[in-house]
Amino acid sequence: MKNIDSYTHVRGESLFVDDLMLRQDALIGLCFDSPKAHGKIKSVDYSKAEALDGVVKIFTYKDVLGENQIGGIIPDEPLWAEDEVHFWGQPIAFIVAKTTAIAKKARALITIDIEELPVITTAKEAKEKNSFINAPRSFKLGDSSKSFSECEYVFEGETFSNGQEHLYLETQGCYAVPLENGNIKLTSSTQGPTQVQKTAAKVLGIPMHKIEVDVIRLGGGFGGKEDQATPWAVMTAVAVQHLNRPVKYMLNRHDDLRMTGKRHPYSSFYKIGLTKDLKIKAFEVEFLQNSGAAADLSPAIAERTLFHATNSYFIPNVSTTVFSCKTNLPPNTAFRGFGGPQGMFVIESAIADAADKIGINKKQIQEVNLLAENDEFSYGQIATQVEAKNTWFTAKDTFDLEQLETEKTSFNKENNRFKKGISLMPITFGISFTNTQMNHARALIHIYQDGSVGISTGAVEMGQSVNTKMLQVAQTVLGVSAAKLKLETTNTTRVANTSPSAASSTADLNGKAVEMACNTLIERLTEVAATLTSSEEKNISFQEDFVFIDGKKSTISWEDVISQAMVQRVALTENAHYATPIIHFDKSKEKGHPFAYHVYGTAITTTTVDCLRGTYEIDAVKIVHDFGKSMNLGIDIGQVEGALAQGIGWMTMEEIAYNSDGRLLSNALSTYKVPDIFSTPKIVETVPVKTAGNDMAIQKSKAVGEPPLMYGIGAYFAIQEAVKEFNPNYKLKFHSPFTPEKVLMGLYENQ
Ligand code: LUZ
Ligand code: MOS
Repeated sequence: MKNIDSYTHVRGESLFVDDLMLRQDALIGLCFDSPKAHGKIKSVDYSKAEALDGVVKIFTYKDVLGENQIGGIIPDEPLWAEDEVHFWGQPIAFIVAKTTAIAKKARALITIDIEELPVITTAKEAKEKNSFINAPRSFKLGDSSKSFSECEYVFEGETFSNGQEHLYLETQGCYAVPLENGNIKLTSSTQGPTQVQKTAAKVLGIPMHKIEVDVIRLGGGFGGKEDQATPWAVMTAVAVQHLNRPVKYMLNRHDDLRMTGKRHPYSSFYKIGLTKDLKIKAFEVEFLQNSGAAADLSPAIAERTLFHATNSYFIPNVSTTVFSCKTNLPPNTAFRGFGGPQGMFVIESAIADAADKIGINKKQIQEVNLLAENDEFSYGQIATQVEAKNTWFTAKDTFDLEQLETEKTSFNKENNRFKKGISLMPITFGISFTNTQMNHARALIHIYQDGSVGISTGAVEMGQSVNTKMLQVAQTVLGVSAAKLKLETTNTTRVANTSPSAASSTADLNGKAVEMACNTLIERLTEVAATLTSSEEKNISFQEDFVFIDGKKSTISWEDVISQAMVQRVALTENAHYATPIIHFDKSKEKGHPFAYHVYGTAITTTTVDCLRGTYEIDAVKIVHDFGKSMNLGIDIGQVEGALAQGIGWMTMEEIAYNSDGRLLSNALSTYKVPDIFSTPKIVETVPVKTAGNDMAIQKSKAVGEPPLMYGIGAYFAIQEAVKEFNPNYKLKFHSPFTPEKVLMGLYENQ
């Protein structure tokens, strides 16, 4: 089945927030944000802006009737700044005007006097100044400090991975409409409709039931709309509360780039110890997360960094610590992988460092340390149904690594200007929200009396095709054709108290709920069909829009059964609740079983570096991936390819830059380069590993959203190998992204 949105997408008919027809009395909102990264607000003069014809009202924290607070995990973030600003781009006021042009003009007329305070932009500096979001977290297994003395090799080093802009095609935005009795409907581009509803209710000082949040679909989220779609929606809600008129706010690209947080940059310090036979015996890391000016999701992201600090390897003695460092950047936030990629870059760097210093190929260390059945992760979970070695060796065989390496060697011998490099990148990614209580979802299914079906879940469609998967689940259980099934918008009045669509878990959690609801409906309809066909319930099944008896198609159709169910007054609506079983985690011990299962895979990346210009091409990425038993390979391979391109972008070219004043320099697409069709790999091959699948995954089809992003880390090390081939004096550095500029420097350093 193709993505069910394909038809309307291709015809440009799919609706997004910005496509909604506005009510005749609708107004437009626009943020006035801080022009300094840190300081005391001495005064703001709104008088000229307010006097402008067409400006209706300018809102500030003084207009908040509830709490001026939007922090999710920690209440440390005001909706609008009060007397201090903590990052460049922090919202201070909200202009509501008749048109965007008037609002922009008004914004330019606002003057502000800020007494500047010292600005921190890096995690290292924050740590030196004891500027933290919360207390550090540590995971421990075995005894690392003692084990180093028993190692043949011990190496220490430092790594840095930069942030990443989400660059969803659809920018942040919301359209808020007043209903009767002070009720408000928000059509928001959010991954977390409940988060928007809850926060709006809190800021407005009204009960949650007065706020309805509706999500049609998103033009991309990537984590950037897990928490950070909320402020804009709440601002429009505040305006509606005061004005009783609809208000729309879509951020333009510049405002979105400047005001929203990104993937967290990390500075990390590692120590790795290996035995003579290259077993990693001990590993220690200190992670410094650049959290930005408020907590947002940083504590949860820091936690996931620890969960993935050993990637696909078994290491018996581990000690990892993460500090969430408070800086004067926009609060950094969820981004596909959620701290996992940052953790995995460090262990891969440590292995590359060790291999280089021992004088062997990186893959020799990787291969002998791969995770095996019943190995223990540093957080206490025991690895089962492990595919780490399976994907690794299948990749080596399927893609004939030996041949690839022979070709590389002879190419590098024959060429001076161009050099090739190869890397292997295994991944292991835990599936579930690490916060156990978030792992639940609901589905509400209506079978209408004509036999057509409406499906509501908490899942937000953001291009990942979750709605197509929901439809497939319903189709399988109900035995009806796709044309009878409709996916409704995600709406808090139909499915309440949802977790955000995140953590790669949306299809699993909501799909299980759909499956449960449909199963209950089928139980009821089986009774009805039994009376209609005078046969026993156990012989009845629903397939191809008909009742089947003993596996044979009867003359009784799905519609016949539904009509009869109406006559018998049988309920044709069902709501189901799914909560992931088994999982638990004890934060006081930092041990437990937080993940329903893990996703595995291995990528082989080959690259060619132009040693005159420092540019490079990714020749091919060949992947063996653990899909479980994919329920839709077209969609799943699409996720692998998209995530891979995004991961390569993060590792090689996307360079976020702030100046020392905390101002974003890479504030446009002319200064922030994302992968285009020319910079994606020439060849991407994705082969599913043969596996029994896992019952905790929906229809045994494993979560696929985030794990493949980390294949992109392979590109860093493939490029690094090529640089070293050209310049044996090159000293390995672990400072991503590996931009052509850095490659060029590396090619000619120490010569
Ligand atoms: N969001 C979240 C996530 O709130 N918790 C998680 O564990 C998570 N993991 C990945 C992506 N988003
Ligand atoms: Mo996410 S990083 O799963 O919103």
